[in-house]
Amino acid sequence: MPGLVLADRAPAETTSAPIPEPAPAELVRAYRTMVFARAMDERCLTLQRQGRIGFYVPLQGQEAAQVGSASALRPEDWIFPAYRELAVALVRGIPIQLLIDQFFGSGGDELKGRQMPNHYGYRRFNFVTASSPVGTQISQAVGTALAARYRREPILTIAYFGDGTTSSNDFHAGLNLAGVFQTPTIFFCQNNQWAISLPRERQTHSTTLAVKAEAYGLPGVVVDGTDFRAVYAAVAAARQRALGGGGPTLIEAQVYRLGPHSTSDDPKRYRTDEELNAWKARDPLARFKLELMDAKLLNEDQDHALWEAARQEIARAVAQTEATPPVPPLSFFDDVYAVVPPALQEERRSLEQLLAAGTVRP
Ligand SMILES: Cc1ncc(C[n+]2csc(CCOP(=O)(O)OP(=O)(O)O)c2C)c(N)n1
Ligand SMILES: [Mg+2]
Repeated sequence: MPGLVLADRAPAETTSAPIPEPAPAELVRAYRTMVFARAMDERCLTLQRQGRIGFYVPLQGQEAAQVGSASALRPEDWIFPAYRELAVALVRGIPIQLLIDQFFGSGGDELKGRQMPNHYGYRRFNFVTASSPVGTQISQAVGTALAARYRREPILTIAYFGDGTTSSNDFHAGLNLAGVFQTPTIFFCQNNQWAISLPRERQTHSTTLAVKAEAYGLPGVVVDGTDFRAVYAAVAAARQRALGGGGPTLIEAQVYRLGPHSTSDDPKRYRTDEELNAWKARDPLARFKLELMDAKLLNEDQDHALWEAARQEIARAVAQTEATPPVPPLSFFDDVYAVVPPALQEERRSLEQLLAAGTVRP
């Protein structure tokens, strides 16, 4: 089928230009984003425990992997997240007010309360709605990259997913398609060692997750996901390679999920304190802070000020969300039909009457 021949670019080539180290100001900005993500994570877990939000998926331990990878992208690249990518969203510039409005499903939620909490996405940020069925975002990212090649747009797509997701159908279908068509795609696997309560060792017999790339003819790279600089360099190299026509890359960032899978499970029931403490000693924030202090880019007072500023901004955003009226119930009927069918118009009128009578409250 001639229409499917896409090899108008040079065949696979390896990285050429060296990847420049991020400038000092970028390093400090990246650390600030990591602090923000951690502070927001802590706040959201508390909000859920207090019953003020329904559900949250934490990212603690994965900040360097997320900020390092997202910082190496350009705003026009399309992000296909899983459900744990808060720090990626922050790097992309999605305002925390918007995110908190989404978590609450308040009237400020641009998604009008129609997505599951924590499953946000914003077209204007090239940030696709979080995928709850694991892996579906992988083949979507490949399809979008294929479309970009047809249109000769100099962008790439990146799919974020976890170790467990490398066992999914979409992982295999997506990587295979990407290999065949050499799409400009980065497969960014955060191996946080657990798929809910299933440990990495029981997920797959592969020596690493990155090695799975070989079956599809792609390079697979293992990187220390607690090291901002290493992740940044790996993703920047993969980006350069993809845009040079060198095709996709699978990156396995080795990290640890320090918190629960979501607010719905208790990790104490399936993993040991020894394991947790060993990884806590490799906390990516602590590591990056020390690196910045060694380089004289940060001191204790500045660090303290960053945390204070983050906590205050988050508290302000939560207060604003809680002062906002909820999504108007009648908006349920909007945006689906160009011409609303009579039965639905009738339901709408009925709800309107119940609201006016106070029988139903928003
Ligand atoms: C297709 C599908 N199967 C099962 C689930 C239930 N589920 C939700 S998250 C998850 C674990 C995913 O683990 P991993 O890919 O390692 O990502 P992590 O949550 O650790 O970031 C599973 C099995 C799902 N959401 N979708
Ligand atoms: Mg996992």
